[in-house]
Amino acid sequence: MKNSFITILLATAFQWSCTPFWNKEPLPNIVLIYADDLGYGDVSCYGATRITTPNIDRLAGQGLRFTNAHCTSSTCTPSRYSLLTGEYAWRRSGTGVLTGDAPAIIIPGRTTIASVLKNAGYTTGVVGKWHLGLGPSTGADWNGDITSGPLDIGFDYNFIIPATGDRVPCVFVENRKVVNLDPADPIKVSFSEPILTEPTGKDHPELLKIHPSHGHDMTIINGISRIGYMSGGKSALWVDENIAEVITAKAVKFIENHRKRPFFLYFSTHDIHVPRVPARQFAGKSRMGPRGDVILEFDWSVGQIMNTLDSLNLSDNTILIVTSDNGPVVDDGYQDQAVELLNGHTPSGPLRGGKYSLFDGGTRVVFIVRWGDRITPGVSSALVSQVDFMSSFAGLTGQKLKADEGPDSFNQMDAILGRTGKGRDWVVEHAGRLSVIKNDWKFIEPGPGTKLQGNTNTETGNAEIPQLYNMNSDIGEKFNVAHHNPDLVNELASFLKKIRDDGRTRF
Ligand code: NG6
Ligand code: CA
Repeated sequence: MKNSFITILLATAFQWSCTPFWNKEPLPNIVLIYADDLGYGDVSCYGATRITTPNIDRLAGQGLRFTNAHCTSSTCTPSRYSLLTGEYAWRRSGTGVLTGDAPAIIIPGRTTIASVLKNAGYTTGVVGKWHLGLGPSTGADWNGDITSGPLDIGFDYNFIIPATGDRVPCVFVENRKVVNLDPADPIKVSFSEPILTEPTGKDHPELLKIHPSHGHDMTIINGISRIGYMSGGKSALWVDENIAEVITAKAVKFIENHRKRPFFLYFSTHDIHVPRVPARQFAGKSRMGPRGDVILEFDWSVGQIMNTLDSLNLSDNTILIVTSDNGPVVDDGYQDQAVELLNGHTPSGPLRGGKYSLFDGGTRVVFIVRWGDRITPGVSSALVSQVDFMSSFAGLTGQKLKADEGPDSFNQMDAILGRTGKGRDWVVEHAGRLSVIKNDWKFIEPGPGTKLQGNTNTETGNAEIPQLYNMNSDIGEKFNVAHHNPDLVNELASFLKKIRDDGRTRF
C-alpha cells in the first residue's frame, strides 16, 4: 500500500516535471493584426518622421520590434496563403492576386494556422480582408450559403471583405451570409463582362468622388469605381468611410465574446489599401492626403485592440502581433494625391522598391510582437518570416504538424519571442520570380520583365542578369556585386533551385 502510494507520488512528480509550460499555465490568446500594403517606413517607430503612429509606437515600446522580418510575397493573396497554410504560394498555380469572384484557393479541410489552434482548444476568428477566394470551383453563392470559406478551414467565426476594397463585391460576409442582403435584390458579380444596368467609372466619370489613375474604372459603388462589375445587393453595400470602424468593432466584439478561453483572432485590416477613404475623424489629419490619413486610421485600429485587451485584463496573456502583407505603393490606381503630398515621406524607409518588388521594399515588413512580461521589450534583428507562424504556434500550443502540413513552416517561436537573436538562416521572397537571402547575401533570379510595375512607378527588381546584394552593407540594394562573386551566385541559385525542386523545405 505504502509502496504504491510512493509510486503514484513519484509518477505524478515525474509527469509535472515533463509537462510543458503550456499545460501548467493558460494558453496565451493570439491576436494577429495584418495591415494591407503598410510600408517598412510608414510608421514612426520604424523611422517615419512626417507621420506619427502613437499606438503602434507604444506597442513597439512594450514588445519586440523586428528589423529583418518578411512576408513571403510582395502582393496580398500569395502572402496570405503562405501565412495561413505554412506553404509558399508560388508552389501552387492560381495563387496570384485573385479577382473578387475567385473560388477558394485553400481547400476545405486543409490544415491552417486556424485549424491548428482550434485543435489546441482555441476559438478562432477572422475579421477583415480575406482575398483567398470563396466558394467551390463554380464560385461563391452570394445570395445563399457561402461555402468553402474560412469556416471550412478552421475558423469558428468570420466577418470579412471577400477580396479587396477596390474589387467587387463591396459587401461584408459574416459566417456564410452576405450581411444585410435583401433577397429581393440579389447580387450579381462578373469579372468578365460588364453588367449593363450599372454605371461604370469609364462611362460616367461625372458620378465619381474619387477618380481612378489606372484601372479601377468598372462598376461604381459609393462614388468610387472598382475592379469588376456588380449589380444588386444595394442594402448590403459597405460605405468605405466606415470600413475601419465596422471591422474594428467586430474585432473588439470577438475578443470580448471569447475572453474567457484562449482565442485566436486574425484581424486583417483594409487599411492602408486603395481606395483610401478615411473616416471623417482622420480625413486631412496627416497632411499627407488620404494615404497618410489611413495610416493614422490603421494606428487607431491597433489602439482600439490594445485598449480592449487592457480593459479586459488580457494584455499580459495575449500575444499581439502587428505586421503587413506586403510593402508599400504610392499610386495604386486612384487619384488620391498620394504622390503629390508625400512631402519627403519614404514609405519603404531605407529599402528599395515596394509592393510588387523583388527588392526588399516588397517583402521586408513592419513586425512587432508583444506578450506581457514574456517578451523583453527591445529590437531584434533576427531573420523571421510569416510562413513560420504555423509551426511556431503549433509548437507553442503543444501540437505536432504532420509531414504534409505547413511544408515550408519552421518553429521559430524562440526568435519571435526574443529568446534568441538568431532566427532563420535564409528566407525566400517572391514577386513573380524568387529571391533568397542567406547570410546577409540576397540573390535575385534573372529573367525578363518590366523595370516598373504597371503605372505604379514602383521598381520591380526585374533584371536579365543575376543580382547579388549585401544586405548588411547595402540595405538599399544599390550595388549589384554578382559579377564579382560568381561562385556565391551559383551557390545561391542552386540553393533556390533545390528549395523549388524539393517541393517543401521542412522535412
Ligand atoms: C492590382 C490593382 C491594385 C491592387 C492590387 C492588389 C489595378 C490597376 N491595380 O491589380 O490597385 O488592387 O492589384 O493589391 O487594377 S493586393 O494588396 O491585394 O495584392
Ligand atoms: Ca496587400
